[in-house]
Amino acid sequence: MPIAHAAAPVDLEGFELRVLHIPLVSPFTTSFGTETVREVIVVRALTAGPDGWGEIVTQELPLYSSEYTRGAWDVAQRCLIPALLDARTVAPEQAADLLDPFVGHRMAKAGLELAVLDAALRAEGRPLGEYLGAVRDRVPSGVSVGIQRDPAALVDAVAGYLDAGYVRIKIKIKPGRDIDDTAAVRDAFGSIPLQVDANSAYALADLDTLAELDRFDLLLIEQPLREDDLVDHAALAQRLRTPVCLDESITSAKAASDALALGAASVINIKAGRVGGYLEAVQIHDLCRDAGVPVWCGGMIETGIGRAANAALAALPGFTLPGDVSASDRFYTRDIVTEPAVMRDGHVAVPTGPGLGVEIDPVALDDFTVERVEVRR
Ligand code: OSB
Ligand code: MG
Repeated sequence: MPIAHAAAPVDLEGFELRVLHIPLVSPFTTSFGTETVREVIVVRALTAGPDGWGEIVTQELPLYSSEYTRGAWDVAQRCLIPALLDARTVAPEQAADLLDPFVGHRMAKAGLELAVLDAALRAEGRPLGEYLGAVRDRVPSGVSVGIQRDPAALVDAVAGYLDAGYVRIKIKIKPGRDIDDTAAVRDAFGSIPLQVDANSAYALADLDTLAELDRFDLLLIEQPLREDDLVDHAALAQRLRTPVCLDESITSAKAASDALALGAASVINIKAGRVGGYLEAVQIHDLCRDAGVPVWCGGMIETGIGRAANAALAALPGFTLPGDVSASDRFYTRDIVTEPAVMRDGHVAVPTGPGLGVEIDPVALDDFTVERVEVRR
């Protein structure tokens, strides 16, 4: 269902942007690289009423997508924020249209839209989950496990997450670190809910390797081929028993419906940042639900801001698979919100307070800030 009750517009006075560097509890390795510090942009919408908070989930370098921190930092100040400030009074549902003339930069747009949305909902005392259409008060918590030194180290890492209570394991794979890693986890833990994420590291020519994964009864394989390879994904999906799930390729609701029409995916990972915002994410949820296609909520190593919003999104009825909605302590020893997301009985709670339902810890925010700018009307 589209948003049932629109939010009242907010009177925008300006935006504050900060680049944060937050250390990770352990290095996170994917097919595209290793991160030890999360570089992220935090957005604060300054309004006549309560401030609103958002997060731009770009990474330091354009390795996962074409977006990256310095690009988002520039386009937000040069194009996106001025477009919102020119409109002055902006309802969250209008933000995407105001930003639409600028091509791409969906993560930057999503972070700004979230800040406007949070401000609007705080002003009304309305929780984000309720606004988006959440039907649950907690969501099952899956974990994304990076590539480790060797399969034995991977088994150790997975054991820790299973002991902690995570209900679904996703392991990152890349060429040369796929079959043996997956086999080691299956051998060690039997029939746990398990899936793999290739982050675009393969080509259709790797069909034989990818087909070998069929014997592990995986929930799905996430983004085996490149972002633009929808036709190749459709060809691959025909040859695999493992369901193909798309992440990087799904940049909008249109991309999602095209992928489904082509048979390029039978499952979709929804990330609000990648698709330009939580409202576009709800549209993808709705179209997948109408098509009977399961979706799950992906993650971008969010701070407590994005983590709260993701829990709200993942509580919509079509999110029938556990998402990468993990506890804050899976990535951080210290978060920038006063009540970081925790996992209990394999679930993360959907915040119930107004807006995001989390409060910023101003000291932590300042401690992690490496650059700050304000753009005023
Ligand atoms: O592909 O899902 C991905 C993190 C950064 C960039 C891309 C991805 C990921 C993850 C981590 O897998 C998800 C999380 O935040 O838990
Ligand atoms: Mg992914």
